[in-house]
Amino acid sequence: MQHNQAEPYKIKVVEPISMITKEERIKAIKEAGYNTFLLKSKDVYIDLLTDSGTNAMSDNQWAGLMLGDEAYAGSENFNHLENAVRDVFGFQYVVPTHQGRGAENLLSRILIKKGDYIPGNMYFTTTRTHQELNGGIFTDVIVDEAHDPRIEIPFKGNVDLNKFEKLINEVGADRIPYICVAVTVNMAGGQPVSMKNLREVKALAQHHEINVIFDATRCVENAFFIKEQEEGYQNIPIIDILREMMSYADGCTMSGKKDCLVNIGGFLAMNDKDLYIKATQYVVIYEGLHTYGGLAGRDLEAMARGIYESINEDYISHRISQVRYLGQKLIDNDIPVVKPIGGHAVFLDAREFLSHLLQDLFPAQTLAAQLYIESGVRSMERGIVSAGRDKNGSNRHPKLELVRLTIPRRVYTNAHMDVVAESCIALHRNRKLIKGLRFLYEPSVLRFFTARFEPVE
Ligand code: PM9
Repeated sequence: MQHNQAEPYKIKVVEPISMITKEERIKAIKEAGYNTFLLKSKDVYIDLLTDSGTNAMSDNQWAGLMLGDEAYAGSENFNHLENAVRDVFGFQYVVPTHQGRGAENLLSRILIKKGDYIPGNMYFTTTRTHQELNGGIFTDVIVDEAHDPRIEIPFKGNVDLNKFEKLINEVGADRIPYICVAVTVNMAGGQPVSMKNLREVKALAQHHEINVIFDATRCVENAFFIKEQEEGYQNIPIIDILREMMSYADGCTMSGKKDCLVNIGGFLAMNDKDLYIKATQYVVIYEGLHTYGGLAGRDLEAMARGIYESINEDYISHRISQVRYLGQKLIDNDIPVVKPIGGHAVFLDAREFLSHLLQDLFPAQTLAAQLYIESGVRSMERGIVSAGRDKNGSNRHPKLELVRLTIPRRVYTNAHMDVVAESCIALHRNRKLIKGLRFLYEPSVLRFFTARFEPVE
């Protein structure tokens, strides 16, 4: 695999960025309660908070915005989106939503009854929250290896079929409305799921009449890994890999803000007509009419076009190569990262990086704040803060305590990646001087977004 590929595009519009001084950054992060979500974007130099909605759209997508049909009902752009989803993903019915969690809300409300179990290949923050708000109990059925950042195996996002079957035997299939399979697995480090595993999950679920729902948010990145690493797929076009992947699901939720290459949007897609009819009833309560789902016609158009751009072989190959470029630089300099490098981000192993800090001192939150102070690079905590509290009110202690350096699509060059790598290396040299944090304010739901902290002396 070639690591340093040139961008398969030319840059037509630029957005200037600049770095404020270290003193200003110390002040800014203090004012943000040591939470990178609360920083002002103008105070950030290189923004690796998330790959969500931070994509650079193409000239073709911007042109599509001008063709927005802003009718309340029956917009032409909805037809374009519906056709794109049918063509590329193979699902018959599509309900647009304002973003991924809108689709998760609809799905959870329709399918989950109080006391139901929802197996999944590792939790995702918004996904689990919607499941729990509807009385569901999330159960992790990912392979054990996914919880260890050092184990380097392909398809580390796979579902452990024994764990899935054990849950079915324990609680009964009638209490499992669906299994949620994320392709790729964000919280595990952007790790993919193999086609073989998807096929086997489908067979087991079908046998017990359990629905399979994909979290398709980064499904094109997953398809790339299958093409590269799974026997028999090297000469298959990405679009066909994607279609085969989706053939093992009954439906999917999608945050279009990632792989669909837009700044806002999402959808719920499925093949079952009854599920679709129910979704059209809920969507008008929570999002908007079933043909716009909280989006403008122009947003629907941009997403329809983005779906086709995302399956371009040069695009997706360069995308993954850029993430690997950063990852390899860090590995070469002995910076602890999750291995193998995943699809959308490089994850620093904060537990190892700040091995002198207990998990209750929030090593990943601390490291993200310190990286910002060091270099103006914004990253995101993915550890104990993101994991939240269990139903008894105790902090969950996830094995993975990570800082995510998330690469927006088509936004930065490898020169930016060099700066990020150098910043991490410099911080690592002085890691022993770094102290932890404690909560000043802790919200009750999805606390990582708005929590505030102060340094522990
Ligand atoms: N992911 C991310 O930065 C943005 C919000 S959480 C910090 O990774 C998956 C796998 C996601 C995801 C969002 C959503 C929700 C669902 N599944 O943000 O509502 O990574 O569009 O999607 C974020 P929306």
